[in-house]
Amino acid sequence: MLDRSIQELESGSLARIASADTAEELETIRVELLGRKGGALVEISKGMGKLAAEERARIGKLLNGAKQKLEGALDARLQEFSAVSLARKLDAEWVDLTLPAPGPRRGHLHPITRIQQEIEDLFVSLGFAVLDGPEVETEDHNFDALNIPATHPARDAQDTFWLDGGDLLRTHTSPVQVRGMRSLGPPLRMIAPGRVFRNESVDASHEHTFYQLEGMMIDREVSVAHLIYFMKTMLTAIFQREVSVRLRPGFFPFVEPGFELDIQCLICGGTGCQVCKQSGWVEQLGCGLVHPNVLRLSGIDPDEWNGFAFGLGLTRLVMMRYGIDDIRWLQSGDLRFLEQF
Ligand code: 2NL
Repeated sequence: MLDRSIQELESGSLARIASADTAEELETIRVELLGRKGGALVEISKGMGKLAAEERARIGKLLNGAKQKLEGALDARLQEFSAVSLARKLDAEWVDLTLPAPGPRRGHLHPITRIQQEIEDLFVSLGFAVLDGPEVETEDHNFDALNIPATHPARDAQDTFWLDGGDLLRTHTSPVQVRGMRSLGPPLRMIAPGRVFRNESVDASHEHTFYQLEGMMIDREVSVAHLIYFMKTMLTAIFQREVSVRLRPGFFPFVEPGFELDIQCLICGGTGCQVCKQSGWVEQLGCGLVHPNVLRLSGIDPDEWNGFAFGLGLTRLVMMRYGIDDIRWLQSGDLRFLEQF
C-alpha cells in the first residue's frame, strides 16, 4: 500500500518537474514534495510508525531513494533553466569586439588658423622665418621702436589696452618684428602672424581681438619693385588666381614711403560692383619701405641696409574669402558657425 503511493508520487512528481517552465514553479513543487511541514514525503513517512521493524526499514529505504531522485530531478531541471537563460542572454547581448572603436569626434582647424598656415607655408618656401612673440608687450616694442610719436592717438586708452605698470596688450604684430630685427640682424626675411588687441567698441566690423600677419625683408638695395613682387605672389596664392594690384600713397609712421595696396575686384573683374563699391578695386593691405628711424632704433644702419614691410588683417581676409558679414562670428565659438568650414 505504501509502496504504491511512493511510486505514484515519484512518477507523478518527475512528470511535473519535467514539464515545469520556471524556477518559481520548481520551488513550489520542491516545497510540496520535500517541505519539512506538510511535504508529501514527510506525510507518507508519518504512516511508518505502525509498521513492523523489517517493513519499516524497507519503506524507509524506498522513501529515501524517492527523495534523492526527486531532489536530483529538481536540481537538474533548475540547471537547465539557468543554462537556457544564459544562452538567451549571450544571444541577445553579444558585442563584436573586432569592430573599430568609435573614437573622438573629428574636428578641424579654425578658418583663421587655416589661412594663416597657408600664408606661412608660402613665405617659408620663399626663405622667410615665421616668428612668434608675447601678447603682453612693452611700450618700446609696440610704439617707441616703431617711430610712433609719444603724442600719437593710437597710444590713447581708447585704442590700447594698457596694463598696470606700463605694459600693454600688443595692438599689432610689429613688436614681434622689432624683436626679430634686434635678435637676427640684417639681412633677414621674416613674417609675424598673431593675435592683436584694440580697445574698440564691438560691432559687425570691429572686434577687440583679431588676427594680423606682418612681414618684412631687410637686405641691401631693397626696392618697391621687390615689395610689389612679394605682395603679388602672396595675393595670388591666397586667392588662387592671378591678381592685378595697384599702390596708393598711405601713411604709417614706421614706413617711408608708405602705401595702401589694392587688388582689382575679383567679383566684377574691375567693372564695378557692390563688393568694390563700384570702384573696381578692393583694399588689401598696408605696406612700404621700412623707415630709417625704425631700422636705427633696432640697431640696423640705414645707410647700409633697407627693406620693405607689410601688414594685413587675417580676420578681414577670412571674411572676404567666405563671405562672412559679421566679424563677431569668428570668435564666438559657436559650432553652428564653425561646422560650416
Ligand atoms: C595695416 C598696415 C603695416 C607695417 C605694417 C612694419 C613693421 C615694422 C617696421 C615697418 Cl617692425 N613696418 N609693419 C608696415 C606697413 C603697414 O600694416 O593696415 N595692417 C593691417
